[in-house]
Amino acid sequence: MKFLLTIQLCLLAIIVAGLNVADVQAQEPTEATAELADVDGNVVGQATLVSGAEGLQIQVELTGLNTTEGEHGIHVHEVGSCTPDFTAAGGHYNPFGAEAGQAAGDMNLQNMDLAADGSGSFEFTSDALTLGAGEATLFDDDGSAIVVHAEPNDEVGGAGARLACGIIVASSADMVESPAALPQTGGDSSSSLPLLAIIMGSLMLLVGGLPRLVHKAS
Ligand SMILES: [Cu+2]
Repeated sequence: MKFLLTIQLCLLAIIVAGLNVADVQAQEPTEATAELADVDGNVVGQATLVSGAEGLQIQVELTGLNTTEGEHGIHVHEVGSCTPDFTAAGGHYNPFGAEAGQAAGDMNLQNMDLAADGSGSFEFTSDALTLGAGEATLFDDDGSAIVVHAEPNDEVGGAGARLACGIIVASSADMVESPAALPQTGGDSSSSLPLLAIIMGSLMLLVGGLPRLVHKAS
């Protein structure tokens, strides 16, 4: 009987350990990217979004966007779609219903400065946007996109035609538990594991033993 209990406990320990590994929760993304393409589908740049202490750091690098030299409006738009054309990205992302020109997606009306060859860099830290959960998440039901325009911003964030668009995607490395974090999870579960195993083992024993008791009694 003791031997049987040992086997049961061993099996249970394995099952419980397995359950704990499977129960690793998806983490909130802290990094995201967007590949920007022009209206012809040519890749013209990359955006990198990183959650930091001061907010969401948005960095955009463009190379070879076919447009005029100078300032161009750049925004976060409310839908993570650039097809069939860039109007699919919708208006400026405005999770708090702010006035035009004050929306989180307006990125405080900063322009991106492009050289004659269509290259340029843009950096902005937003305290209004987040990759994590919450009202201002870029990962709401329909996602979000970054759009570069033909003109500089006017006072309400109008900036002319949409020249480049990129859907914001969470960096995959953030979405899965990193191997380094696994031992910690394992360590947490190991403390509760023997207790769980004993409880479940006892339950099984009880259930297994009951018919015999019933049989004896009758
Ligand atoms: Cu825009």
